[in-house]
Amino acid sequence: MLNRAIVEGTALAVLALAVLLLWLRERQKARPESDGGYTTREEIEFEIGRLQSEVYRWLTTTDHRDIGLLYIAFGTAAGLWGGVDAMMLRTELLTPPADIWTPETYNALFTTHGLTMLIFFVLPVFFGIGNYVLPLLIGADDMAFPRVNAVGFWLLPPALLLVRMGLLIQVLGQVLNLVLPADAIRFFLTMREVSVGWTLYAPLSVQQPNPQIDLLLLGLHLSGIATTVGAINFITTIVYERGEGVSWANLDIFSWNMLVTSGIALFAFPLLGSALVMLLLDRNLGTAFFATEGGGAILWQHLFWFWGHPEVYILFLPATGLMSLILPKFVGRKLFGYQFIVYSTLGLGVLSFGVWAHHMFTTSADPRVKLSFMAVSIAIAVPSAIKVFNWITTMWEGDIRLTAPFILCAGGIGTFIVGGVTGVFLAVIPVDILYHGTYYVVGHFHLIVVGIIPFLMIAASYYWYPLITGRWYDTRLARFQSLLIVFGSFVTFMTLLVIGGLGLPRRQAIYPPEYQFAQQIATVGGYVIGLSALLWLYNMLVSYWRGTPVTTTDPWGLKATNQFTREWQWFEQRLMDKYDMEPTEPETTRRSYAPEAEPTGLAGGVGTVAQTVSRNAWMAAAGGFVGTVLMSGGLITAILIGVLDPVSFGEIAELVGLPASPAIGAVLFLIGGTVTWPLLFLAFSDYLPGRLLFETGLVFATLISSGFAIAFYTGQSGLAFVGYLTFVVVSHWAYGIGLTVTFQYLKSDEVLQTRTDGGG
Ligand code: HEM
Ligand SMILES: [Cu+2]
Repeated sequence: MLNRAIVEGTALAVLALAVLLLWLRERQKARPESDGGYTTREEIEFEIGRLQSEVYRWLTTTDHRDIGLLYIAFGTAAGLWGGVDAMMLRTELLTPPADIWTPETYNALFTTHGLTMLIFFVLPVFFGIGNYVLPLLIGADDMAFPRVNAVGFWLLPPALLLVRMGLLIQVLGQVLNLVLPADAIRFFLTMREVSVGWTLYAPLSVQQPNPQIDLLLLGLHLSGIATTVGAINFITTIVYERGEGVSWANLDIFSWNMLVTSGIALFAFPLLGSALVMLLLDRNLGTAFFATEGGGAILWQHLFWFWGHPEVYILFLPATGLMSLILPKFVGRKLFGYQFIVYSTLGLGVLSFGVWAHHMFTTSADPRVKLSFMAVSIAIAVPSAIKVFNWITTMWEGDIRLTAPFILCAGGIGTFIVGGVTGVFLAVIPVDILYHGTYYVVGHFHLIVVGIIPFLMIAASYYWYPLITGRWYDTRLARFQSLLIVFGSFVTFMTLLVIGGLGLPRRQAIYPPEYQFAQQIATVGGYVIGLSALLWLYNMLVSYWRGTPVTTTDPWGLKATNQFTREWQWFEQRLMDKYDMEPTEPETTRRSYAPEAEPTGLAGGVGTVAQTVSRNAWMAAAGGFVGTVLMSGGLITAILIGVLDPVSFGEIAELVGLPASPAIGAVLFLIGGTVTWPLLFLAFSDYLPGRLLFETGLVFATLISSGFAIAFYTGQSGLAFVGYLTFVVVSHWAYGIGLTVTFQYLKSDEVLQTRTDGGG
């Protein structure tokens, strides 16, 4: 049995030492400095004075970019620490018995792993990214309260220390024990990392004697203050510090997400704080909030999850914001459905407070109450799905550039779909009762917390690397690393879904031998993730010294697709001021969308859409009519030769509640053909593949023909079925041709106009 504290302490020390050595070595043999100058050997020589001033600068800085980097560095370090926990968890699970670490150690590992990752990794990194780029994105000079910003950050290191002091004190105790008698250092020997689970459920968390629990509660409380302070700063900055020309309607999507995230934090964290204080009082001063005579253990669960579920969205929304920001840059298209993404984000922010009891389906709460939580939990899938559809539509017909950020975005969409859909199942009470305590849950949420969150953090680190350092990262290594982490995540967490589906309970160091093979697959996948994290770290550090310097003001070629956003404009300005660089101009610029399709205000979009619709309505009707007439030719032939049954028109009429007469059905069909489909086509034609209206029409017709084929199917089989399908598709093509050729004719000059000019 290995000694966990020493192993983990050593692993961390080796990691830190490796980073330090790498940094020093690369610094020694540095080529040009990242700002273009050269470091001479004299300058590199150890200079105590310079070191002092550097330390002083980083400790006292209030600049949003510096603080952003501090947050990112802190969050990354915490993430690596939590990652070491994860690797140790997976190592234990290589074998069925608890023979590598003790079960007690295993319990401590999943507790500290969860807490460190959720509280000290994700949020700080996102606050860091927010600090660095958000003011640039909205054209602000700095955050609204720069000094509060610094305070917010500096509360975090002591908070992390308090939460994870158990390990450090234990290591220290074991070292001291070599020279001192155990009696003299009892304190050091009684402290242990907390092992009650990251949800700190009462009564265990009240009754466990380990004094480290009290320190942990204080640390969490401190981190809550830090988060609240940061959230207030983000909200104030976004509301009051927006630059000229940045309105709510054209606020970038990442800032929207940070705004909503901060709003959630503002309501959620104070509640966590109160609950933590109550737990501290119960533990130390004999109050009875969570004792059976008092509120009971269920009270803790209510309070905890009222924070805990919104926290999930605090973690996840910034990642979706980054996705919506970064993805379009690598597919050369503007984000599809900006407004819907904003609304879905706001919707998630509100709904996230109404679902907490879905974590409590296996408790004794009233089933009718649980039912309402089930309904809201399922409903929350809708805004999430809207985001996914919008991302996919954004990629549609894009000019995809297979860079590392794109691979991570695409991979993130994939893991999010699986993670999200498995979550919908968990929202259903009977399913949750089956899967609640199993690896299914672990698989589900890791597909999100590992899938989309770190993926997008890494994507952001690559995307903004040139902006932050003035250099390029190693793009080949980055592509390899991205593929590796996507692959590792799928292998690990899909396996967990499967073994959870088979019923293996989670949070157990010991498991039945028949699961060993699957557990080993998951562990190897976990190691692959760990390896790719190290490759990422290496790339980030080494490229700072050795990466190719950026020689253009538009490193990603964003101008060519009209996506040269504010932070890059700032970057361009800086290069021009500093090095007299000329702004890079693209050879060609991709045409952008018709400006009228873009929102003009938070609610104004509806008006614009109505305007567009009415302007296009007559054209749609004409095109639809021509198309429907052409189509009817095909359908009538199909009826005459007996492969399409006219009765099926009657069923359509029945479907909308009218008598089942084929004639009524045919009229409905005509209305649909002349009104509904042409309007839909107009609305979506920009997003359908094919550059010409004509091709687009064929694609559209083919898509809707599948719906028709299902709706009008009357049991044909064999040759009749083939004939049925052929006629359906061919008559839809006739429809598509009629529709689009008419459009082409009616707006031949208008088309050119709206499609070539157009806003940014
Ligand atoms: C390298 C990637 C990771 C691996 C291999 C990993 C592995 C694990 C394992 C084996 C468990 C214990 C499950 C059990 O005992 O049933 C666990 C739990 C957990 N993980 Fe991870 N994890 C990883 C990354 C993350 C990240 C990035 C987060 C959060 C942002 C996270 C959050 C959690 C949470 C909240 C728990 C639940 C702890 C509990 O059961 O009390 N993990 N993870
Ligand atoms: Cu939840």
